[in-house]
Amino acid sequence: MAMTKARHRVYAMAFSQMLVCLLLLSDLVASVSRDNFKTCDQSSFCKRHRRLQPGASPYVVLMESVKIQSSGMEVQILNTKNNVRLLMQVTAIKDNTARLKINELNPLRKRYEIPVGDALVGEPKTQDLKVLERSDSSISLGFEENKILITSRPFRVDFINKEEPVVSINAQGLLKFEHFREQSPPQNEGQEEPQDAPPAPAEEQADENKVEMEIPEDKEEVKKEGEGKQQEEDDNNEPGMWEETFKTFHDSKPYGPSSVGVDVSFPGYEYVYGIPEHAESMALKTTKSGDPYRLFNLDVFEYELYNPMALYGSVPVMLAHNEKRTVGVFWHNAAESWVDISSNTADKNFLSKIADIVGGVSNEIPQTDTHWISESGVIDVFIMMGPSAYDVFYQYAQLTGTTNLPPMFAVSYHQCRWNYNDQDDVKNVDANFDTFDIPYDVIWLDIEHTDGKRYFTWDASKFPNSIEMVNNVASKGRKMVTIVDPHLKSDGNYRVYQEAKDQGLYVKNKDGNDYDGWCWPGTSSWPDFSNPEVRKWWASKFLFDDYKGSTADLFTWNDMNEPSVFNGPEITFHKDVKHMDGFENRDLHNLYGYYVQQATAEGQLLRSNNQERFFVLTRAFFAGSQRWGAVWTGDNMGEWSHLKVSNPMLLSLSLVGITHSGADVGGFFKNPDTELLTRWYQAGAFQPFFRAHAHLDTKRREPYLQPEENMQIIRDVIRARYSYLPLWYTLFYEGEQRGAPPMRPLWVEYPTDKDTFNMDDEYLIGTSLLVKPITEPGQTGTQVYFPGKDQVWYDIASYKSYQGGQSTYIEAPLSKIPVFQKGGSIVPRKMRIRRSSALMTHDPFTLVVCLDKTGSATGSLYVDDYHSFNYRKGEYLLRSFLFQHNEFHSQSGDQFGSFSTKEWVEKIVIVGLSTRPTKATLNVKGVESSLQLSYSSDNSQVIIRKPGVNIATDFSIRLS
Ligand code: NBV
Repeated sequence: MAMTKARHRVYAMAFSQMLVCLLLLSDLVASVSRDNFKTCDQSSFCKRHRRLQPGASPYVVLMESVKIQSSGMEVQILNTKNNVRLLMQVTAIKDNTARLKINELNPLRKRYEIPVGDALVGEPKTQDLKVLERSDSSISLGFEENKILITSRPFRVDFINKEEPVVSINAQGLLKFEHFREQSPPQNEGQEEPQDAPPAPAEEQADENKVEMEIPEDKEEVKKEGEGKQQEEDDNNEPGMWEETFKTFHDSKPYGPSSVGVDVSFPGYEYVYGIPEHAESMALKTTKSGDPYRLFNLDVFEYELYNPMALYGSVPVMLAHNEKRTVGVFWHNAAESWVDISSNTADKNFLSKIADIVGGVSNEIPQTDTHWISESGVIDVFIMMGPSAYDVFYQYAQLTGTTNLPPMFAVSYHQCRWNYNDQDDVKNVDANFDTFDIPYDVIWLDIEHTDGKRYFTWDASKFPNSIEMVNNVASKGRKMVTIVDPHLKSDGNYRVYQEAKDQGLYVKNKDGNDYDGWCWPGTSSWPDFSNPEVRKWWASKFLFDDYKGSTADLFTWNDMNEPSVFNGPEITFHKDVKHMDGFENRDLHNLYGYYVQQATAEGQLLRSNNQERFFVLTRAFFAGSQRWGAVWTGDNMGEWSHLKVSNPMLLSLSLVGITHSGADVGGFFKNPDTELLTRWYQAGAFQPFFRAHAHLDTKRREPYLQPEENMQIIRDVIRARYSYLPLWYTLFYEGEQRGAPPMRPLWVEYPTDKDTFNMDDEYLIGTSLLVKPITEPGQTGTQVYFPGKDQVWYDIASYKSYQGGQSTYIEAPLSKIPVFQKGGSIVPRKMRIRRSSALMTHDPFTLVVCLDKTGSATGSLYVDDYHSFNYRKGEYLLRSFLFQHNEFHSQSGDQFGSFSTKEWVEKIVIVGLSTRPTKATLNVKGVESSLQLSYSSDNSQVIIRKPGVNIATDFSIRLS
């Protein structure tokens, strides 16, 4: 209810909007409840699929129709209950990935498929698929070390890697593919003809759809099953198939039912992860006693924790992991989807027939069964066969791309609030950070900075000279961000709105008129971002001539892009809203936010002529959104439970490619007490995207406003973030290359350690830092699990060492977040902390070498100009560090890059040496010199001061 008050206050600000606001408020008062969002039972397609029971599938493969082509295999599948034929394509994708696609053979109208280049970065590169064996009842295909076994009756597909079945599709027989159809006469009676129903199909086409099969004589049994027309008639008459009502909202469903669903089983796997966004643990739970996990981008107000309800974004990717391997599945479908999960045991009889079954025959084999259901589109599943988690990250990156290397400021600390009120406010906040010696890189402006929520404009009384304001911030190397939401105020005097109207760029309602709904500015319309031409237009709005008052130091935040429509069903678009080419929002809902962020990023590229890296934060997202910027977890609360859930939520995002992600530090709603705020800063400083944000109605809580003790602690941890920027930046670079997330669950790095499979309250940054944030009130210590039996871990504050393979109680008074560096790693840091990351550009590095039990360590460092795309032309350095046999080496880790920089090596800290050295000899190209060496008995650190070598130079240091 606090929220309602807050909104009230916002509205009170603009008298002219009063009426709209009152209406809105009455809507919003109702919107805090769960009842505003559908359960599976209230979603007719979900219900239809969910009531299917495992058993023999009515679908059979028509083996006579197999076609092998260089790009893969094609075969028809028959639904023996209604005679409708489907077409299945199986392809082998480069790098241990398979693709299985099922569409109608002859659909009445084209079914929606996500355009290549959108979620998928391009057409996946296929490779040869060989026929290994073929009979009347099955066909097996091979590529790399994989076998794909397609069984005809009942239809199922098994994916086998090195003789081990890893994924099975339709093993439970839950395939259900609702073909487009004519509405049957009884249903028509008394019902109005939908105004925009598709043209009646040609007679032949309809016939062809339910084709009389040419089945050879000996397949008579199949033919009989194929006569089961009755089932289809029953299906046609189900309520919710041709129209559906939720609360007061009517969905006209002009094309009738079109959902698809199938089961995906993971034999041998107990743990599955991914399918964000849910406020949920990292290891997904079985959904037997509740709803399936829902994937439908929604603005869920004051979201609840630990439940499967949909949130702002959707990535239909699931990873399964056991001690032997990791596999992944990508369900390439942008419609509303639901995923059921259940834990079972595998069917050993079947598995032993097709391969060497997992775990030996005597034991039960665990199996996770999942059931994927989407409202429309096609079945298009990628199976990423691993075998390691890193392989799956790479395989998925080949499909949907990686997080673009963010500019350094984006990885630094961001200061946001709804709202910084005016230019003076911005100036004061900026100055206070300096006064209190707290670094920050970006200050953000929320919706109140605009002229009446007209994006791309400024409230002239509060921001009369935005350029001067941005320049002032930029003079310290800092940046600004303004919010740009996708709803455009219906106002003929608002140029952006009118342009889009004149050019016909808005999404249309079912009757073909510009869709309008309520959002912050009152009545608004939404550009159809699924249309590349619309994205082009939107991108042009970021040109400096167009977006008056903007500069190259101003970046963007896309909010409300699920999209959020205050008076829409479930606070979003009506499903029958029309996008380009006559497709409905039903088909591509989960992609809308993706496209908004893409168009915005393209705008920033356009204004810099593709020279500068973009930065866009989005709330709604889909698979592939990582290519367009960062994501945050929306409107969390200033409560301990929300701090705690931020870790699993960010881990889940990280596992499925959304690697530059964060949660509002401090919590968006409510006023966190100082302890919570302090702990939240500590956690945020070690999460990938680090931004403090707060609701309009909350008390000011900038770090410098905190009581002295808390302020000091917060300052220290923000400064710690800046000291580790070289590590984060290197990880983001590596992530861009191969897809691995900077924030990683422990099991990714310790795949055979079962104790870690469920662990989501601690995690790794890269491979070298272990983080266990404190997320409970009043805690002054915590059990930390140190992974790796032969591993040793060093506390980053004291360098005290801890043995791996066990849990140890670690003191964690308010001033401390438990963070440990792995023995065997070399971490690059910068210890001269300045006001912003840009002011640290030329500063020297400190290399922290923590030795493993053999006295060795390795590490790397990536360096470039930290802001432009010149690195893609080879202007970068990748340094590789090694400590072994008492010698430290810095070498080029990549012969292609070259970059000249002033950055140099100031200090090398070595922890864990067994004997105390007395001499350090530097060797640069054969020229030797002695270096200053000091020793601290405090956990035996050796400090080599001022090697003074430029970071681009190869050198070594011998200790003796
Ligand atoms: O633009 C206002 C807020 C924003 O501060 C927040 O971060 C978004 O998640 N926005 C939502 C709209 C209003 C939320 C109550």
